Amino acid sequence: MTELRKTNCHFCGYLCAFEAQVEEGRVTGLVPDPTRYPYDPDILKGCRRWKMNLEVLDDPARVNHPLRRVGERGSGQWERVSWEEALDGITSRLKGLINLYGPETLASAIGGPHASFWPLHRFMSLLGSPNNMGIGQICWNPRIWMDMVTFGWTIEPDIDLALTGAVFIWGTNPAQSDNSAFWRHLLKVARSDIPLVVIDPRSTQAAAQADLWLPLKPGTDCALALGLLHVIIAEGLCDHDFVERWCHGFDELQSAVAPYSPQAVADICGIPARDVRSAARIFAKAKAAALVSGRGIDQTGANVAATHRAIACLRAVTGNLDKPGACVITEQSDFVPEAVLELGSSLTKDQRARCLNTPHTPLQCYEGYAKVNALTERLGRTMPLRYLTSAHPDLVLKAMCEGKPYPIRALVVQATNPLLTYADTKRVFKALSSLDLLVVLEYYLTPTASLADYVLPIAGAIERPLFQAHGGVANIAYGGPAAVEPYHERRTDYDVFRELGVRFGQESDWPWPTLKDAFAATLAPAGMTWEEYCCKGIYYRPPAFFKHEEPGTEGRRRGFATTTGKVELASEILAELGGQRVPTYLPQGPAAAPPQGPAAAPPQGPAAAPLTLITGARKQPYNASMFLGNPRFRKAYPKPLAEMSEATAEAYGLAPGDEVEVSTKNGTATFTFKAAPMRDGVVSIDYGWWYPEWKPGAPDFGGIWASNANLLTDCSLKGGEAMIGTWSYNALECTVQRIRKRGMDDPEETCTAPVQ
Ligand SMILES: Nc1nc2c(c(=O)[nH]1)N[C@H]1C(S)=C(S)[C@@H](COP(=O)(O)OP(=O)(O)OC[C@H]3O[C@@H](n4cnc5c(=O)[nH]c(N)nc54)[C@H](O)[C@@H]3O)O[C@H]1N2
Ligand SMILES: Nc1nc2c(c(=O)[nH]1)N[C@H]1C(S)=C(S)[C@@H](COP(=O)(O)OP(=O)(O)OC[C@H]3O[C@@H](n4cnc5c(=O)[nH]c(N)nc54)[C@H](O)[C@@H]3O)O[C@H]1N2
Ligand code: SF4
Ligand SMILES: [Mo]
Repeated sequence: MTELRKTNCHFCGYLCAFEAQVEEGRVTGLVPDPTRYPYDPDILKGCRRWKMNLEVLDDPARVNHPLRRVGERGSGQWERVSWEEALDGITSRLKGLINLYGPETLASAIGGPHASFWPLHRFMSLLGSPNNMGIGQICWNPRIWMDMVTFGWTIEPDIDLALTGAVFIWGTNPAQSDNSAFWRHLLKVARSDIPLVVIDPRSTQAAAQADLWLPLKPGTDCALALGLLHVIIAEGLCDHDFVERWCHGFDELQSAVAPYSPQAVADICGIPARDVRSAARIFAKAKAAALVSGRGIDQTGANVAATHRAIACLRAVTGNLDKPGACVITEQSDFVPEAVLELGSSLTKDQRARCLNTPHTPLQCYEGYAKVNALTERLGRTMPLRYLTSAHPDLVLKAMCEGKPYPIRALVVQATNPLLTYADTKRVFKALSSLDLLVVLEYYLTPTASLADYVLPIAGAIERPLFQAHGGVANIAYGGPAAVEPYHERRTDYDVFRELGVRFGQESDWPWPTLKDAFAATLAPAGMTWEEYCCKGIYYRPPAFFKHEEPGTEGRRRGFATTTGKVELASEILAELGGQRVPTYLPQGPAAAPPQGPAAAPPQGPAAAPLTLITGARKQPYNASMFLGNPRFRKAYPKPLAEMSEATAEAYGLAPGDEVEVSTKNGTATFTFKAAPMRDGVVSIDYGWWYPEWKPGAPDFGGIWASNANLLTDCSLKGGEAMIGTWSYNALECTVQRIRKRGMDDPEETCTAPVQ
């Protein structure tokens, strides 16, 4: 008999609602569920991934049983063991290491928002290790931190066709990264008379729709943001009432932006001065201006904090804060917030101080967190803890390889593939290879998993419930139930950390036997049952606007959760932590002199004029290092690409389909060249590429030494951002050399990748 059961896809952040047809515990079909959030037929129509749900559930390449290494590390020789053997084995080896070196000898590694990470963090907190390594510093954290210090909490854009008067899309490409309601909404903006401004060195799909496209030199965004402020202040376009009543440090900001005249900014960013003026006027004169930023800013090293701060100031001086049509300051969740679930409070002061970020990144550490959180709590909001205090990979890798300042001898990896996605693959490889214990929780035998001592098989979409809580900074959660029990011997990530926790004497802190029970308990304070949530697919209470004007304590208005109670154009807390009060631009990256057009002689070899490298522009249907094993996807998009403008390619003597080596001071990787509309002198390479069809273990490790963008990057603290520790995946100096001309037999698809 076939039963219909509610469930969700989770191959992207939308978590589309489905009904699974289930026969004897196996899913035989899947249909969209219009009765539940999220359901959007247009999104489903445009999605190339959703059919993967059934394929992945039963994929022969999935890891289905716990595996223990038997040969040399990375040799690809495994034995199948029971869960008991795996968990007992991990526990006893970990106990041995903790006895020798203390609990901080275990680090954890996480990746993008694929799973709930709080169970891992809870286990680590209770164990006494502060060392959670992730992608925080380069994905999201910089914006969250800078909004926190400037406004006292984070914001979400509010693009409303009736209320919004201008939209800025800055270093983000939602057409590829956000498959998406948001992109569709943006297309509506583009068709309306609302001005759309796009700031991106590549002519993305959004740029193609824009009224004004600013193809600036990578890494110069901070100067542009300061230039916009310069024009707005010089031309008297501020919202004077908001500045007067609600902003702190206007005079200091005014002095700081004085040098950034449109001409000065034009020289730094390589765009016309008149465009700087136009963009500033469009933003300031709009009845409400919305701005969305992304990776183009988040992953650009030394300037990242200053750029976000300057953007925050831009919103504030134009009064575009907590205002309909501009953006809204989000609210603390009614359900149990992430910070509480993580149990970070159980780390002692000493354990916090030993985190491998202290004292190197004064904001992104427990002390920085405590200072800023003390402010946000004044207005009843607790910041998520573990990803805002994550350890710095430069320090964690050093502790693995050199044992300094103390040895990290064990690593647990959840939902990430660091050999492809963390900076400096060679170094990550060396560090992971040197460990005494590497445990990887995975769906597949990835290159990272192939180095492990234990690979634990994890239940994925359809096999586990979902409660997506937006990083713990908003009052929204969505998802739904599992349709079936996990196939084979797979378990949820939660089960693994609970089982380990129990073995380490944490039983009383894991009162929920299953992930579903944990989610139900999380939701309870919001007054919604798990069953009700599963029927609706969502818990959501929209935040109000203009909250600072509401009555606060002692007869005053509520204001902002900062030191001064105002929006801090000059940041008291950053100054207290040794950072900049007002944003300042630090020149970075190569001089980026573009080649002089088609007539120039093709530069030869590594001595060629340097180009500016950007990495990881998102491309459908892939997601970081995932889905490369899907035959349909690989047929449509068979090779990793390096893209350049036609003029740059011509100057370098390149033709579409040629194989090129891209080199930085860190290493070399190989790509197929494709011409694309973008700024001259810039090279954009795909990231996350490996070859699941190759042997996952030694010597090729699934191809990590071939076309892996992170052979070219590094995460050293030196040269990174000073307060958070952000390193650079963009604005790197590189050279490009052809190693093979496109052959007659090379498939046509090689040079016809999907549109950007
Ligand atoms: N298909 C797909 N979707 C994804 C992902 C994926 O891997 N694949 N990953 C998910 C994740 S983890 C994230 S964090 C989001 C990221 O989502 P987005 O931030 O939208 O990422 P991208 O689409 O790469 O857009 C970043 C843009 O920044 C531009 N850029 C590069 N350097 C600079 C610079 O110096 N200045 C400016 N102004 N722009 C620059 C690039 O050309 C690119 O167009 O996407 C998510 N969605
Ligand atoms: N050069 C360069 N490097 C980058 C970026 C860039 O733009 N350029 N972007 C950075 C950004 S923003 C991000 S977020 C990271 C992304 O980095 P990662 O998150 O490491 O990338 P993914 O390839 O998505 O890896 C996810 C892995 O987890 C597994 N997985 C998926 N879901 C689950 C789950 O629920 N549980 C478990 N246990 N496993 C699961 C998948 O099989 C996959 O192998 O990459 C970063 N690295
Ligand atoms: S991958 Fe497609 S089906 Fe799955 S959640 Fe995203 S949009 Fe929906
Ligand atoms: Mo990310």
